[in-house]
Amino acid sequence: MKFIFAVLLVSMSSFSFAESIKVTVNGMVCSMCAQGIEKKFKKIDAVKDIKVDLDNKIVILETKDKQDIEDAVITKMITESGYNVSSIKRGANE
Ligand SMILES: [Cu+2]
Repeated sequence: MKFIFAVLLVSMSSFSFAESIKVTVNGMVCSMCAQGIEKKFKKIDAVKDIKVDLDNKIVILETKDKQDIEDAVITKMITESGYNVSSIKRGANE
């Protein structure tokens, strides 16, 4: 019984490797901006999902298990698209 519990704990903890990255972006004003950014990031292998919150000017990137995107890469991609990154916040997915 103890053994089963330990196995459960280990398998559960492995889920938390996926990460949620909140990027605050200046300059996004309409859905075309959002679509452009979505397209660009979906090409990255480590990206599992992307959501753009236009009202709050936030791009939420979800990475695949055990994969990460460096801040520098995110900043470069946003800047290349013609926008500015004002902050990048990271947190594990629940
Ligand atoms: Cu736009």
